Amino acid sequence: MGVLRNVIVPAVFLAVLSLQVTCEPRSYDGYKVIRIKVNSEDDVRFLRTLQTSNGQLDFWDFPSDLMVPTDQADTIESQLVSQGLKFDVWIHDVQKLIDGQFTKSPKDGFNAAGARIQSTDPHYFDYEIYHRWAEIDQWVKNTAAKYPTLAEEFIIGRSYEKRAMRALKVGVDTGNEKWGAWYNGGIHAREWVSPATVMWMTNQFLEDYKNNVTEVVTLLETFDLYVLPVMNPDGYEYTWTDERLWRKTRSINLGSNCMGTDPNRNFAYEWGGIGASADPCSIVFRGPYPHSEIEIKDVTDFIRERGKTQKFKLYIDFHSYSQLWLSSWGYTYDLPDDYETMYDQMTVGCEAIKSVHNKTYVYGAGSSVLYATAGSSKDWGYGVMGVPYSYTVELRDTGEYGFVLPEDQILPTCQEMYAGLKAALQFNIDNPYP
Ligand code: 0X9
Ligand code: ZN
Repeated sequence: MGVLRNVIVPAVFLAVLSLQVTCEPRSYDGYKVIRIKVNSEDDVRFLRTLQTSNGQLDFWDFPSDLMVPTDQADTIESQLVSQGLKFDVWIHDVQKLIDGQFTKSPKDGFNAAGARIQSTDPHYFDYEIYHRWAEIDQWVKNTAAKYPTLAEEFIIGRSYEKRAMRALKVGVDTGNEKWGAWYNGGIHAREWVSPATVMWMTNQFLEDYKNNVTEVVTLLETFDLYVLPVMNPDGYEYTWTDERLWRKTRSINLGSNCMGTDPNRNFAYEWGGIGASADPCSIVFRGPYPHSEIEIKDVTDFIRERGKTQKFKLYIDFHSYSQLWLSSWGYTYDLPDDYETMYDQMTVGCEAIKSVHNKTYVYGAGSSVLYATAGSSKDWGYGVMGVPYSYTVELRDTGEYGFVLPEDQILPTCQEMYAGLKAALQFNIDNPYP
């Protein structure tokens, strides 16, 4: 028996281990996204309660777009009907969308387990496809190496799972004092078009400068751009390996089986208020305390430190989806003191976006245009750092594909947003106050 146990136990152990290693990503087979017609404050309150009572409920866009798991469809839909809420099925099968997202990736770009094959050529980067975190990290290094006089790489810190938070400083050394502008992508893991857009735009600034595009020469002589493509690297990588629709960080929550914090509820400005949850299982979990997430702590420490010697004029946190350009406040329905100027800048930005592919981006204060969110990045930027123009931008689309935007929409998304970003920076030059 002893001999047998010596054989069986390791064999079982190895079998379990190999099961874990070859584990398939979560399937969203038959999952729907429904669009709810919300008519009153009462409806919103009802949906908020529904969300709080079922921590796992995944509102892709609160309160209208809700992902409904196959086995919960009957329960959820009857709850909505009993409140008198009407809804349409917007996406019929989320898994089908996921299977169809790689419209531009080479067909042979995946190994037998379905994982992406890493590109090994340091000089080549395909901006029109989605990339694994390691490829993006390599892109930061390669870009700094390719433009040594314009771009510098640096590490802001390490994520919870110890991935490097590698960023770029892009600008021309004029010998004069320069303004700072920060933009990042990928704070929410599943919003893949956001890191893609951040990389494309940054490369375009560098190329346009090299080609002497006057507008960009002025911008890079006035601003130092600080660029972090993926603010939540652990979550981002997890969306490739395990759950395509993961949103939060990957930190362990003491006393709970649910992992992760919503990094965009974890900032230390009005932390924990409206639109944030105290339930670790919720997708909008605020975290155990402000800046509990190492990624948020390190980035805010960096900006605060750099802000002592350089005035930051612009801060943009790129998300998807909904095509929105949102200013503070998020935590209250009151408008900030600088709202009029912010509004003018958002107008200029959204007009520039529209001029490229005729896409409409709606703009205004986050709490009224979208929903209230306490502890979000832009409120920290404006409220704590005093960056006069601090925004959340939600990239494409308006819900047809939602977070699972096909690769053939990466390029147009980047092109229009680049026009918007340049216009916003130029606005700062034209309106130096505050
Ligand atoms: O909820 C968020 O953090 C952002 N939306 S997302 O779908 N990308 O998760 C929006 C934050 C915008 N701010 C306000 N609504 N105030
Ligand atoms: Zn987001």
